[in-house]
Amino acid sequence: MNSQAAALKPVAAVSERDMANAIRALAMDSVQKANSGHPGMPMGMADVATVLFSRFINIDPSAPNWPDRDRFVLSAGHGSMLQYALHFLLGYDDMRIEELQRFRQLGSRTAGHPEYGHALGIETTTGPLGQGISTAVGMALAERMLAARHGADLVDHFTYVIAGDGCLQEGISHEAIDLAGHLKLSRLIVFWDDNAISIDGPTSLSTSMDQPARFKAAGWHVQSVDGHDMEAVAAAIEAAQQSDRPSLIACRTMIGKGAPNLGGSEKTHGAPLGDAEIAATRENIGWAYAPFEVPDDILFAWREIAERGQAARHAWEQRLAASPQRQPLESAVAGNLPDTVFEALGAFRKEHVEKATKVATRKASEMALGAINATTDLTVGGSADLTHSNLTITKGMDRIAPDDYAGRYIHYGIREHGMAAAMNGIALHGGFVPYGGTFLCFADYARGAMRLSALMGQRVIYVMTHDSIGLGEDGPTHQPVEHLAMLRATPNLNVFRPADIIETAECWELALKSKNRPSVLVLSRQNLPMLRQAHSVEAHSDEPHSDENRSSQGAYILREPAEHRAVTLIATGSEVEIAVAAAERLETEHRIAAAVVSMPCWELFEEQDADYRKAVLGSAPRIAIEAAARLGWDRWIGDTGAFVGMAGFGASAPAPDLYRHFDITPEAVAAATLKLII
Ligand SMILES: Cc1ncc(C[n+]2csc(CCOP(=O)(O)OP(=O)(O)O)c2C)c(N)n1
Ligand SMILES: [Mg+2]
Repeated sequence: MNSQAAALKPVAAVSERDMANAIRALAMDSVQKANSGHPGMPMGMADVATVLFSRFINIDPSAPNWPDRDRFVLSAGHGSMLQYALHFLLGYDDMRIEELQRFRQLGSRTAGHPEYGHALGIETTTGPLGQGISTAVGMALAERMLAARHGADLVDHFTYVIAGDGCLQEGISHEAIDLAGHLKLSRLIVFWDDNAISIDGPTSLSTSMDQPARFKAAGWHVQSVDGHDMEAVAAAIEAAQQSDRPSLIACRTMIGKGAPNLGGSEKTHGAPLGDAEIAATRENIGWAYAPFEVPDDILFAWREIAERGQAARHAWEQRLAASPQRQPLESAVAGNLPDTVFEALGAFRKEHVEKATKVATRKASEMALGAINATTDLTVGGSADLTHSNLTITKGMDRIAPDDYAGRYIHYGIREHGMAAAMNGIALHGGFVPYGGTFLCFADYARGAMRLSALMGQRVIYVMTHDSIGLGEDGPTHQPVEHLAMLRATPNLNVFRPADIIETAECWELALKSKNRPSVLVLSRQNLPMLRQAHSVEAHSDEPHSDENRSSQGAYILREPAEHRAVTLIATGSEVEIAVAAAERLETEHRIAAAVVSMPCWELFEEQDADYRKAVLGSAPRIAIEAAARLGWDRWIGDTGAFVGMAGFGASAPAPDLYRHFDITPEAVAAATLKLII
């Protein structure tokens, strides 16, 4: 804990109102100093936050990652000064007053919006409205699931959320609220900052929604209180804790509460109050202290909260030490997968190289998952209502149901965005490795939360099947074209597009081992031959199987011609088969030596050293083949290369007809080669 705490002595009895005013003052002063930020929300919600922290929340700033802590999510992330003020007041080691004075400056812990990993105790990144509340649903679900496994004695905490009008207007909130209500996530308590103001002015400009009725309809326990009546807020939290359902506490508040002239106005939402109004606010709330000065007695009252949390943590540690669940719980929270998972995947690859198994990569993924899920129970699967298309469930996976959280398969419903956010929450909570499926095309719907998986560096695994025109008859609405480019453009995201069952198992292994990075597995609907044995260099040895995970380098030479390469064909996923066929045709019909490079993961290939990349790509002209948009491929094919792929949207027809129609065939690749090199 902050060393300042030890020196503090209680001077006088401090009211919670004074404690709340400390938040107000720190928020308005930090925003003023930065000349940027959002004072209105922290000032409006200061009373609610004070009651929550002073009377209820169990966190220990000296052990911010203690597994059974309550989770606090500031979904209305623009009000980040509320969180930073709380952290300073509670005494988080890394949140000294200097950090508040450097609000929103480069390298400070006090980024514009709360960023996971930038400061201790920030449970998730928020700012894109609606993400926080939806991520919190995943956290609350993970809490129930972990409790079902390890017992209420060790896992028993609440997830508290502060959400604004914006969070509840965003579509993702509908998905999250519905899912939480259905699953009866009783440890989830959401405070709605019901100030009826957003940026453009009163919310009546754009909504007539009866929010309490909406939550009730989704199965929530709902209360409405005056958000400045601290006793009423406390009573509501107590009632919410008792409920067997998730709770909404609608808190009627005034934005910018305390500011005598601007309070209640959208003008306080996202701009400094200005020196005159700040002086008037000090007068109005009776805050006689200089900017960034918090008197000792008020600081002491806040630090006492931290001591209560520390005591709760110590008690928990004693229970843990005496529990037979200690080792399993600690190992689950550490998130380390046992070696047996990777041994099983190695055996899986050996078996299927030998059998030359020909299946769709979505099927290969299901088969690999069979091996993975049988050797660890850390993985929890799910799908956005496409379980039997994504092939995400394996034998013996029981479903999660309301009041029954012992299973490990989540029917997320038709809620791609909510699923992605919930998976972020599950990963952030700890104890599980979440994966979830939908069609690749609907990555668009999940995108907001996928971006946060990447930004936060969470091990979330997206199983995205039906990855191209290869899905056939469902047509252009379902056929992704631009999605690979979009996903590859996302920093810190591994996009895997395996070509066969062997690469699929390799890519699963890499995704599971990427502890600080999400992965997308891009998988085919149509069957694909096993390519490794027939064309890899190892085919020339006695032992076709290799322990080496060749996908781990992102790209590798699948087929090297005996003669000096005249062309290098680079492909991913289902188009690797086409590249191989084209290479054979070029050799037999035209005596052109063609190498084939399989490139299941651009990101990992980029991470290889220059020599390896050069050896793989070669110096001959290159042709890339992918049934998707060209965007990005020029990086690999260079100025002298060519691209065989999609130039527009797909069409509705059987897949083989589409490949012919869009000219993604061995013949087309051979023709492109001749054009390029002759
Ligand atoms: C997805 C998304 N869209 C838009 C914004 C920009 N934005 C930030 S705050 C805000 C208004 C939020 O209103 P409310 O939640 O009522 O906050 P309050 O003004 O009450 O603090 C908007 C539109 C955003 N952060 N995220
Ligand atoms: Mg508002």
